[in-house]
Amino acid sequence: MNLPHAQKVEFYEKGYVHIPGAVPAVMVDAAVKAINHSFGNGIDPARMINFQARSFCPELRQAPEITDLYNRTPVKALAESMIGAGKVNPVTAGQIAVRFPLLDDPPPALRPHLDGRYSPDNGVPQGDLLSFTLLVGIALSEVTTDYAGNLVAWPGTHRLFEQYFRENGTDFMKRGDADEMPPVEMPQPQMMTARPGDAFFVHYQVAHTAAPNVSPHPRYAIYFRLSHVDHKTQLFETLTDIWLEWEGMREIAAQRRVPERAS
Ligand SMILES: O=C(O)CCC(=O)C(=O)O
Repeated sequence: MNLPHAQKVEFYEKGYVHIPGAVPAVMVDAAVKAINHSFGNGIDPARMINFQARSFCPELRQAPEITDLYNRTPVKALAESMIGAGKVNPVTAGQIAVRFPLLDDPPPALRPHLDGRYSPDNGVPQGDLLSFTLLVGIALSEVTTDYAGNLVAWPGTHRLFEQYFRENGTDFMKRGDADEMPPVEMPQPQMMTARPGDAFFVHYQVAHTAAPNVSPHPRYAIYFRLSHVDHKTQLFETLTDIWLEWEGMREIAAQRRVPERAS
């Protein structure tokens, strides 16, 4: 199963794409039930910051109710149609990303980040870069309004940052804090709405975040971080050549880069 050409073009331009209805409702329900059962056993308040930065319900991260959302749905084939068949490391765990309602009014500002960079609570050692190729999100909740825990992305930042790293080197990614962005003029962020079972593909190098949730309901989603089989040996090359690990995107990238060079 291939991601349609038009959606690949959108992914090239914006760095992310929304794929409605990628996961059957019965599988969404099984994941939500497992998470709610876990919450029923209690959530340690002392570990909330850690759960928010890494994953809630750590005991479920490798459970079939979670990993099947990728491994046993069309999402896997769609991702491989972009990165290449057999070119994605096995997906063995997901992040259980729950955004609980905040009482803040107005909601706090959006703070973009790139994954895999040091922050005090995310477990990434200072000076390391734990990057990957593709962030896959699976919505488990309805998100119909802004500031409801939406996935938020800054369109085109994968290409803006690629240009920045080509001109300035990639050391930026090993220092500083995950919330500090390369110094480029940032576009307007886009807050995405979602229905349970929708998938989102986000290029690793797109600035993104979860919108603060001031809706009445917790927002449930699962994130998978996919790595190309050669990723460990080309961590820094991928920052300056953002389609290096994307066999199924290279033709589109080549076609669309020509007019950019000519102009
Ligand atoms: O919870 C979300 O929707 C966003 C999560 C996020 O920013 C991330 O996993 O890097």
